Amino acid sequence: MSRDEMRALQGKRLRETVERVYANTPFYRKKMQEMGIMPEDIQTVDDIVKLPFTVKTDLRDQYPFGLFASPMSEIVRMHASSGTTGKPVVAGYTRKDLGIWSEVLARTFSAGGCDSRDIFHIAFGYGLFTGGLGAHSGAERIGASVIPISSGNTEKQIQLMTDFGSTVLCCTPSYALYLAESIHKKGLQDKLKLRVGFFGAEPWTEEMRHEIEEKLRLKAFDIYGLTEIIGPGVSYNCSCQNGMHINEDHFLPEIVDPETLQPVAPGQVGELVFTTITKEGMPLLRYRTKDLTRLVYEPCECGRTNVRMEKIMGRSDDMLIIRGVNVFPTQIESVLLEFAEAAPHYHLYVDRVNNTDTFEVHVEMRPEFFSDNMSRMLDLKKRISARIQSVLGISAEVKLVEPNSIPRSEGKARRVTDKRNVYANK
Ligand code: DLL
Repeated sequence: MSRDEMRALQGKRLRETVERVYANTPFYRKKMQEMGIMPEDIQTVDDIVKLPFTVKTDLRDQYPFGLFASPMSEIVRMHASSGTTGKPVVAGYTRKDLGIWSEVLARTFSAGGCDSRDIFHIAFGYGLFTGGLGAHSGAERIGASVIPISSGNTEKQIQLMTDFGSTVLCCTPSYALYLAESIHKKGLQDKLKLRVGFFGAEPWTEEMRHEIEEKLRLKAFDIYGLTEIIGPGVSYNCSCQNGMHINEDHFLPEIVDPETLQPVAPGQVGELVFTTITKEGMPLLRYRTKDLTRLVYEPCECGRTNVRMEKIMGRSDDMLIIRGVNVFPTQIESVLLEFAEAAPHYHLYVDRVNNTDTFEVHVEMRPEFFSDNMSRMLDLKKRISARIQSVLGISAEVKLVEPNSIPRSEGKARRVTDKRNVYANK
């Protein structure tokens, strides 16, 4: 589809969505009335800037069903994401929405070269989290054989993966690493038939991708999404693994400056915002994801014409400001994985002592490099600190910790402890 055809389709679907929420969602009708906007003011994609933004607290304030645009009799599924504080964010799906969801995931899996001959091992959590059931529906849609194992019980995961000959693994990148490590400990690498992995639900770096690809001997694809918009399947890597194609016939992206909320210049990094343009159950206008990335409109070598988003740098929520410097955990991850001695397991500790921020980076050592040779360890610490200083412009206290000492994750990894928040909340 050409860009003009896509824009025309998006414009039509945007108009339908605005009419739908104006008629069915009192929250949006009120917001639009306050702004003096009527549905007929929205004619083309460019008119999107006239519409109100939606933020997570709107969903919490409207808890549980205030943003639904379909009667409950038409809602066939609900999911929720808990977040760390407050009420969960709830999403409702009609039958048509579930069809769209499985379709966008079918595209995702086909783009990764999968089809009905594949055996999908789905180790995303099943339940209110969208990862498990979402991936499940896409895998069934392409006719693959699905193992709905969910997350946890790593021993059993490995047993089934080897016994059933799974060819595709779906889970968080941090769990993929944990699985890889356990497989290597058991010496079962040669028993695996995995060839492809779809990983997402948390930020991860290219360096982490290489690590996972090498350890699990598969091609690793990034998949992105969020409960509020649909779940996984909002965007996906193609075989070029260079940015994620957005399913923009369903989810209309914008990038805005998180401070001014104005669109950024083309190609600039900012906050990703989505408007759902085909959803019935819970359509959202200009939802601020808090995820930071940029959009790439240049054609992709794969031939797909839909816009790409770059790997997520991090969430604006997760950005640490340490001694005035902005730090994303993914930047530290990139630096650490440059060192052959460092395992891809780390934890960041931030605190405040005598009014100065302290920043400790705990890096787990790979077993083959861990030693009691103090001078060698000291030298490594120095090299890592110097690299952090030169890449991020901030000094960090690096601590090398023993192999296997940093807790592993079966879902989304928690890699930061910021004790300053404790004082701030008091
Ligand atoms: O994590 C949906 C999902 C499931 C996506 C499985 C991919 C695979 P939530 O729990 O609502 O939904 O969390 C959404 O997770 O706003 C991002 O901050 C982060 N996230 C999701 N995918 C990626 C990714 C699911 N590929 C939030 N890279 C989003 C970086 C991601 N961050």
